[in-house]
Amino acid sequence: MSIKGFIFDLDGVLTDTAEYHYRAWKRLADELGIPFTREENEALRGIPRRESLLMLLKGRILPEATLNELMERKNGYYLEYIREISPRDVLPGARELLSDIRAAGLKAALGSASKNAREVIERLGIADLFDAVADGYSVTRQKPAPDLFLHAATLLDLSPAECVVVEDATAGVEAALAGGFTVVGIGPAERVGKAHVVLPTLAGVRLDDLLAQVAVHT
Ligand code: B16
Ligand code: MG
Repeated sequence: MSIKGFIFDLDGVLTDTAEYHYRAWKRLADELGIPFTREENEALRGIPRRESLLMLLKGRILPEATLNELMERKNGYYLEYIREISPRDVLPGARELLSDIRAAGLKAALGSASKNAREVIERLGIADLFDAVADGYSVTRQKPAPDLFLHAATLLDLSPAECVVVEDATAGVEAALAGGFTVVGIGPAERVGKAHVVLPTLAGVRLDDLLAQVAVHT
């Protein structure tokens, strides 16, 4: 079956919001007197807000209302930091690939666990290059469950076999494989080695080359 669409993860694929998430979680952790390092933040890639908080709390049990307050506080810090995001923050190669997809008449969707995904793509100036957005509000079961990508494919009116998912997180690659998608992993093999095609970044990646590489697996 031929490829008719692409589904892109956001953080780590199209831009690097990990630094802003880190600063926001770090500020919260400092206020709570909990140690939190950049290395620990790496483990939160692609992980939804609530699970991220539970990981940061390292087994501390808190009432539900407090958990909600802490998530809101962290998100407030995050929203403050992402005001800095501009079109300069699109990762190398991403805008070109999205433009190639549009020019070729293929479809593109966003498949991000973030509830702030729409705001981020607006600030990056790439929102117009997407036909659909699946984000942190779209489904209940998060990655590594395939639900978010399946939802994105439905929005594009395509089957998983017709879509390529581009992901940088282990949980995201697993989610896409579970959904029956062809998967392009961005980053080191230790993290995304299970993907059909593994690339260090999207820099210099053109649509024709990418389609030729994924064709071997479809
Ligand atoms: P929010 P992605 C993920 O985005 C981030 O990688 C992860 O660190 C974050 O906790 C999650 O979104 C939820 O984000 O707090 O903004 O709803 O990689 O799926 O694009
Ligand atoms: Mg990601």
